[in-house]
Amino acid sequence: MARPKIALIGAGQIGGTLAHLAALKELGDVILFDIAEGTPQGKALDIAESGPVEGFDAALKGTNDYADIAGADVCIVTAGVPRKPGMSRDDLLGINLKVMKSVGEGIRDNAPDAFVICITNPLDAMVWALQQYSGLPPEKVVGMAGVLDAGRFRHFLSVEFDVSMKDVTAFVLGGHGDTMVPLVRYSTVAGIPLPDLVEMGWTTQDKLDAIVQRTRDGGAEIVGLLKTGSAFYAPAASAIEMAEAYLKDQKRLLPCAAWVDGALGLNGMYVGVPTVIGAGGIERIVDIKMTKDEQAMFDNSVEAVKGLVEACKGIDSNLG
Ligand code: A3D
Repeated sequence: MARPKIALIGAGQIGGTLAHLAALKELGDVILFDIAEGTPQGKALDIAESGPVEGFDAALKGTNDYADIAGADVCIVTAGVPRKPGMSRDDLLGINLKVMKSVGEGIRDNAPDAFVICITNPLDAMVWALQQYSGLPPEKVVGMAGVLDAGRFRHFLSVEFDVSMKDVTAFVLGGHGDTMVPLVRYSTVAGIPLPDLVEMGWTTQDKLDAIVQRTRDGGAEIVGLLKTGSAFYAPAASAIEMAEAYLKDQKRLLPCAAWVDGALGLNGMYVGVPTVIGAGGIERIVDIKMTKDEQAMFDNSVEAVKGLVEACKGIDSNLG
């Protein structure tokens, strides 16, 4: 059987890291696409030359031609611009919406059967626009944010508790922005919910609240340190986890920006929710119960996402 084909649309910081991880994990052959001439070709060749040292079997090719993504099984989209210090994700909307149009059409014309993972910000609005422009089925177009946000939460919690990150699970809902909802009640250390750990004296409510806020600000913290762009190692690792779940039909329960129509009281929109990813793409939206306070935070986040989608429609009247 031929190896799966993984097309990476955008060969910048995240795109290059995605290519490296996909090759190291032997998920398939990699096509790196970018409008910048030389960048995808150079990165593909550089990573391919690490193959004999690392011992992986994967072919890598850089390109500026959408025809090369033909028949891709997975497309991961990072094309666009990242934020700089002082910018919010939402400041990127106008420029990245135009990029989603060309990328969506490129995928529609060349890789209509792919599972598409969007990373470009502002995430929830861009994945919606990408689905609209590509016309692919909504269950095959998804945004990466929840795995990253939950990863940040898990990292901070494991440091606070001094336990392995492997034993920390976390749940983050809502839009990928300041209104995201880290759900403390559903986050655990080996099954013990965080509120119980506060009662057991493992941490204090104040410390837990600070960790929740640091998670919400996790992207800005990295932007502030890097100064020239945004996070790329953890975002790439998170999207690769989603791609692997699809390619290997793992049925992983992962938080993603998915199309929700009916569950969680929502009628047709993209927002961060718990999903099951397998060979069918998004195979299930997990319709969890929320307390009144959690629901209020989620509703607030949903409204923020709706505002961004309206802003997209204001820019391109063909959308929606
Ligand atoms: P960067 O290193 O600038 O790479 C972006 C690449 O896109 C560049 O190589 C550009 O040449 C290329 N590009 C621009 N326009 C087009 C186009 N029309 N077609 C194809 N390629 C194009 O950015 P990055 O890799 O650091 O970040 C990429 C995106 O991911 C940004 O929008 C970030 O804001 C976003 N991001 C999202 C998360 C989430 O958790 C959702 C996290 C981190 C970054």
